[in-house]
Amino acid sequence: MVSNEGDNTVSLIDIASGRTRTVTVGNAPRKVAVRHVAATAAAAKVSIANFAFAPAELSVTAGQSVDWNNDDGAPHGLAFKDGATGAPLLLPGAAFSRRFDMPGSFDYVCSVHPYMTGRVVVRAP
Ligand SMILES: [Cu+2]
Repeated sequence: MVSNEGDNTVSLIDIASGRTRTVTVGNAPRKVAVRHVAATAAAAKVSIANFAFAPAELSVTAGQSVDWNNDDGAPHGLAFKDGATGAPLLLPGAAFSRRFDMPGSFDYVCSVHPYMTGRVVVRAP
């Protein structure tokens, strides 16, 4: 990126493609600040239905959230084996969200029906 003080523009250069683009800015630009904005992936979804988690195993990228929705007619819950706060009781229609910042494998069960098991595998970004 180059600031062009004389004509009040900034030139953006994409080194990979060699393309440039010039953008008009305020008077006499001398400094350019660049901020990296991480792409935020949409939350992954797990449906709780028919006394099971669907999908039972889910792969996400670190920093991504997972939303669990109780789409069943019965109450369920979420208890994480790593001790993170879950949801002791998710009534039908209720939802719970957890953001996973660290890579690893995170097992959980339904706190109401411990035979219902699930896993979130978190990859490094
Ligand atoms: Cu359950």
